[in-house]
Amino acid sequence: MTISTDRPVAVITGASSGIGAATARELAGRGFHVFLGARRTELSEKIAAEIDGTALPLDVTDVDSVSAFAAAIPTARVLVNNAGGAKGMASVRDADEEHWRWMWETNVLGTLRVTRALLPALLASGDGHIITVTSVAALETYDNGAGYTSAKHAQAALHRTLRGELLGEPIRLTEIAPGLVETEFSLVRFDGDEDKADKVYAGLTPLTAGDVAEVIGFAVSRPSHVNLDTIVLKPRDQASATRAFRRS
Ligand code: 8X3
Repeated sequence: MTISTDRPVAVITGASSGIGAATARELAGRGFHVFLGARRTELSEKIAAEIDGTALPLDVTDVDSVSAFAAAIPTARVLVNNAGGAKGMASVRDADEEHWRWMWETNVLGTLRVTRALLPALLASGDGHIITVTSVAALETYDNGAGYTSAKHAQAALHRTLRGELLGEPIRLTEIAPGLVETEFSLVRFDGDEDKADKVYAGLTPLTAGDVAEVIGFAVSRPSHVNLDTIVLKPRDQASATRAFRRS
């Protein structure tokens, strides 16, 4: 079953919380019919009801789930590849292969699957836009973070390669690379350990999901000939992935 709409369509993965949910609200406010893809549909359905959008089940690690998701979307002008995340922090010497597999499946192969599935619809719109939310971890490496930084580097390489491969097609590509954003990110990374997660943002004012969503809204709303290639955003007190000023 496909759902028809008069509004331009934006598709967001990982839309049940954090940057994905905030971007859903932002783009709905800019006149889009938003399709929210997420595993936790009990959360995405609430957001969809608020913004007159559509929540669909999506597990980006599952080929059949991605196919069913794409088949339900009639047309697409914007795709926001937001699903992904980190699991664990360990040295390469002590790497947990299951954690690595999860990070590569969600961030890298998830982005590949969803982008390929929606590319025909984005091209057919005559004015497509692919936004990929990477991270400062796509630009830098840091100790005990190789599982995540390698996945984010690979996701970014995929996205940047498409910028060349689609040259001449009616499609823009924007990479959004945030630093410290307070979402469920660290809670997931540290398997629900709130103390560890809170410490990541302690002593400074982190970005909010809304801060990132506003920037995505800005990129999407430029005229069609303007391609914002890469946008790196960090809190004022963060200079790099490993260097932040914290007040006690
Ligand atoms: C999250 C930012 O610095 O924790 O994507 O890798 S960082």
